[in-house]
Amino acid sequence: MPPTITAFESSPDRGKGHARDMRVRWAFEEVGQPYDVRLLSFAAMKQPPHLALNPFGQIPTYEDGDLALFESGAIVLHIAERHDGLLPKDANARARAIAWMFAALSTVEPPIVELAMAMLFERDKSWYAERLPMLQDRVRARLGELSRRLGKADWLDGAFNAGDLMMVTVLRRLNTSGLLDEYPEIAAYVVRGESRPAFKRAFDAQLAVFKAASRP
Ligand SMILES: N[C@@H](CCC(=O)N[C@@H](CS)C(=O)NCC(=O)O)C(=O)O
Repeated sequence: MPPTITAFESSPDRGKGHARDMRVRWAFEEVGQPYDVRLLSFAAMKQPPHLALNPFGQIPTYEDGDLALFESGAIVLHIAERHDGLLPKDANARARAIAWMFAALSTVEPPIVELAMAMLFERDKSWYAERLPMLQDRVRARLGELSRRLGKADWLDGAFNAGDLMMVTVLRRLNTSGLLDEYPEIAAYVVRGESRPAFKRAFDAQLAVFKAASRP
């Protein structure tokens, strides 16, 4: 039996691939591991069977035999550790790749999610116009730092690895914000990630779920 992950039955991003099952799907595709997906409604995500897998009632989760995991970072790391292709063999390079995964999730993703949430849910607030530039500047600060480190390189540290996979999925949320245009190296980095055949297979799989859910 292949591992099973959970994903939205109908993703609020309308198939843009910003939901966090996308990074897990991409990791599976990079290493060539088939997987099953169990689709969940928002209501089902908050019910006891799913809460037993993820106490926060979120997707994605991962089940394989008697192992159940939540947190997309932990799931991608687990996949990367058990298959060739996403982590370097050299111990130090491997540790650095994992550090980039953490950087994506704990240093770069928070201001991006904060901005996305404000744009989605706070537009009608009196303080929105004042808060928006501050949130954008926090994202710009990270993009500037990342851009300086990436320079002209294709990937963050040597060959493509799980650190890049995670970073690209985090940065993609900015695709329609206009902010990536200010950092051409980062914009090209994201496109490079999105151009990988494994990314495309993962993207198409999650888009097919959204299209099926939207059919009358
Ligand atoms: N830190 C968690 C975040 C998971 C998360 O925020 N999942 C979103 C979808 S991308 C979700 O389930 N949202 C619905 C909710 O929180 O009710 C991870 O990386 O897995």
